[in-house]
Amino acid sequence: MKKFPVDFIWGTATSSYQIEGAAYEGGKGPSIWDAFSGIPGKTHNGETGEIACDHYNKFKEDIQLMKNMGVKAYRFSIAWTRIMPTGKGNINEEGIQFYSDLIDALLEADITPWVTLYHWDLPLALQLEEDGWLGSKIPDYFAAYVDVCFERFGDRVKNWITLNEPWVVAILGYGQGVFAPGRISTSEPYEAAHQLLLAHSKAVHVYRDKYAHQNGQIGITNNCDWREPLTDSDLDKEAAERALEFFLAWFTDPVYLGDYPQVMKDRLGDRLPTFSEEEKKLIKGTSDFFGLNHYTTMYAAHDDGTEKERCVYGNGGISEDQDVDLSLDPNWNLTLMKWAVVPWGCKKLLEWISKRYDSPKIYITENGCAYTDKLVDGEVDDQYRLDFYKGYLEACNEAIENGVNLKGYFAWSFMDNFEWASGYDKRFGLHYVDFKTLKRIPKKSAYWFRKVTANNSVDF
Ligand code: PNW
Repeated sequence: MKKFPVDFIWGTATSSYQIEGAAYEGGKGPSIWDAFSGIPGKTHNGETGEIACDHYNKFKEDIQLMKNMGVKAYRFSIAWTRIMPTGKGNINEEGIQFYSDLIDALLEADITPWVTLYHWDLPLALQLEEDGWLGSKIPDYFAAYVDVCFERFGDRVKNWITLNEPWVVAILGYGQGVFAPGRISTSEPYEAAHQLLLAHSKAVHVYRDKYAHQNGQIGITNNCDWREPLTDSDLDKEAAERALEFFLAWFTDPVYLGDYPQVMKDRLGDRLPTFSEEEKKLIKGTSDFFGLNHYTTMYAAHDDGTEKERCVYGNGGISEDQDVDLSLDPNWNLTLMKWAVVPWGCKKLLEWISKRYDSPKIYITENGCAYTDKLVDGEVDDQYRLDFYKGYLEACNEAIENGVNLKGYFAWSFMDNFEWASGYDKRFGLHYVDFKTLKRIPKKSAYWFRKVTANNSVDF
């Protein structure tokens, strides 16, 4: 029997801009995603999160659906622009009230809130006035914003995540320009990442210095794919290791070990900002748990420099800096995002993290898959998603048996939502959303998930 530990946390996840809608209501200020998605050509069919799932008005119904699914925890994010419409200064009490009501309703339903403080929807004012994450004052503004969140919600919220996937912000937002704020550069990603790390560490220190009495835990969530060496050669093994360090250790080495990986320093030279000794001390140890979002796997080989087409989206960084050639096994099944379904990659990644960072407590804060789900006779038969979850959860279970300290798992996502630049046809949800009527329908995978949480096992 593949049983999970008794205290294992089963949850589901979402983010503010992807589900809330009410983008211009409740005193909310505009974010960079409101602006970016409003520019023709930036998102699939010009879609935006203006209405999204209208969770802002339907949150009580959504909590009932979560309860039906038996989840113990719900990870959502707070929109900075609902708390502070211009990112600094004035507090919007209507925004505070919305999250306060949401938190109360979750607790009432016996669901533990896990709150992400930043899931990419930076206040537009901070982009315009401070140059977004390139601005040197942003970490302080972030610290002031999270202080308000701890003060107002910390009596009830005990699990905090500072940033969601700084890699995506840096690489897709400042490198490839496919996400807000849409910048294209080979140096800005490293600068933005540096500011993100400083913001994270300041936020954690605010929590530890001022709110220790709230007795909560705080950490950061990073995303990483697995990189499997294409061959047994030393060069390919080194390439796979290098790819993982440029993807994940870029953010997690400073937090766990106090500085960037040596291979990044060697290869990037002046383009990699440096931490002062004081900053290194400030950053080291700023995560009570290791938050991991994991979706897929690719093969990595040493790039010998011959001209070839480079894989761009999801390549793990700026490939010229890494000399890593990525590829897929033609036998792997692909999801609608063209991400390969490779459960053993998840297990290997968990073991890699455990080894490098001395067995930290890990939570998978996102894992899931997108398909073109169809509603037939009022039902969604997403057996492919059920198979995906079963495979990845079996891999998690094996990792735990091998000593990985995995404490919880959040399925991405609770319901279909605005999948950023890909818009609404990439459906990641356990619940189907009809974006015309905004009706929610549990998919087959949601009913299956209910059995998983009830039995603490995936053996069916
Ligand atoms: C994550 N990549 O995004 C986000 O946290 C979610 O908001 C999002 O809906 C989900 O995964 C599915 O995409 C990612 O290119 C976006 O490697 C891109 C990548 C990884 C994660």
